[in-house]
Amino acid sequence: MTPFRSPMPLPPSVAPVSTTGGIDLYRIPIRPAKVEIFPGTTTDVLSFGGAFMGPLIRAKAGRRVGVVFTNQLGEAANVHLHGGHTAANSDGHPMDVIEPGGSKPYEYLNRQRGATLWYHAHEHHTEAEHVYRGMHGFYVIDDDAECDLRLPAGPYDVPIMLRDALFDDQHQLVYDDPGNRPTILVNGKVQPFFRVAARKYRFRLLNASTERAFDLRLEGASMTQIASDGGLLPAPVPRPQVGLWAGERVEVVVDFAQVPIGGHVLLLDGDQPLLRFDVVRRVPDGSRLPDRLRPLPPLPAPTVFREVAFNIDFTGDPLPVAQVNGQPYDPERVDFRVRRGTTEVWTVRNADPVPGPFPVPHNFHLHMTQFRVLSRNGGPITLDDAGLKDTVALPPGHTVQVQATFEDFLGQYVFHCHFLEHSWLGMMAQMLIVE
Ligand SMILES: [Cu+2]
Repeated sequence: MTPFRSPMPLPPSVAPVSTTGGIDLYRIPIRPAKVEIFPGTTTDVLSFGGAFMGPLIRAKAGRRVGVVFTNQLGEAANVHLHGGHTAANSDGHPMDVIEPGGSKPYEYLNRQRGATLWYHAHEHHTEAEHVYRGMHGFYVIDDDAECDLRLPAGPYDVPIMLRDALFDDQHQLVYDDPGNRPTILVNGKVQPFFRVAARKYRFRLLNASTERAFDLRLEGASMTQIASDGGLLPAPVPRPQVGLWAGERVEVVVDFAQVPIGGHVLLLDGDQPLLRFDVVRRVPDGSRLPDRLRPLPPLPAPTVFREVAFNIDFTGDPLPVAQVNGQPYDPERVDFRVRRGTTEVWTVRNADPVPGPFPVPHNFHLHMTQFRVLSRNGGPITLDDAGLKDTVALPPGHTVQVQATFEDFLGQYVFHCHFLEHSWLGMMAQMLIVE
């Protein structure tokens, strides 16, 4: 394919069907669809609402959102709002599924800071294939404190979903070896272009791959990070390079003001160009990139300490068994009992042996609350670990310490490796939050 021939689409928008009673209500079918990924042909996908990227839901901090998802797939499905501080019955627990033909209302309270979240399939054993086939969409929480900063907004605030894929000769998605997905899709297109004005933009980057990690950089302009998974950083951070692992989000401001009209800026993964920004016009720029953004919440003193180890037992038959603390996921088992309101430190370890035979990268995703990464391998954290996080990288041999406070909700939540082929093989466990 000739690069930079297709425009990068934006996620489809969706209007609430009702805004009364203090809640914005949406209805989104989960259904098979045919979408145009390659010009002039269609690809079969599983979709939220009929497009390859689900509709962009824009919520406001403190105001409730309800989404009624109707399952028109012919097999069980469900939805998890990744990064959401959500009551257990709306969290999309892997065993809490919507049967074919059924529907389920999910309630999102948005009692959290402005952040870039995403929603995706999470029913146990099919989550990886369903996400791969298109069950992924953006969910952005805006908040007033953030609006006052006058960061780039409106058409200059752009969500960008990155993910990998393997296509056959008929341009159909092949669900097979996660290590063999050579095509990168940017908002559902291969190497698209995006026309920009010579001014500042806010880009909300999401890695919606089931396993792949991106090593992102720009050629022709520079990136300044302003937010991670859970919202704004205390201050902007120049980032020549950003590691973005499966499930993570990073927000950057890019200023195209120094690029001549007609000039280009490339977004690359390593040396592979993913997206070309074409600077096409001058416009006044009333936005700002302030020196200070928003302080992180204070870290209370932790009172409970736990260990979490991820590994894969390759002697499993017929499939390897992926484990947390030596056991594959069992929905009947409560792994951790957490008292509501407690602040805990979890030491999370990639326990696959290094060196080999099979050193495997993992990452750690916690439902229900954002956490802070305190240390990596006993030392300081990296720039990729900074801020409020819900997903953190665990390369072979790595250990991170994370701290979280479990407020507001009771009930059962999972934590797992967000390499979704690992979670479906059992690299998932659950906590029960009790009074
Ligand atoms: Cu893993």
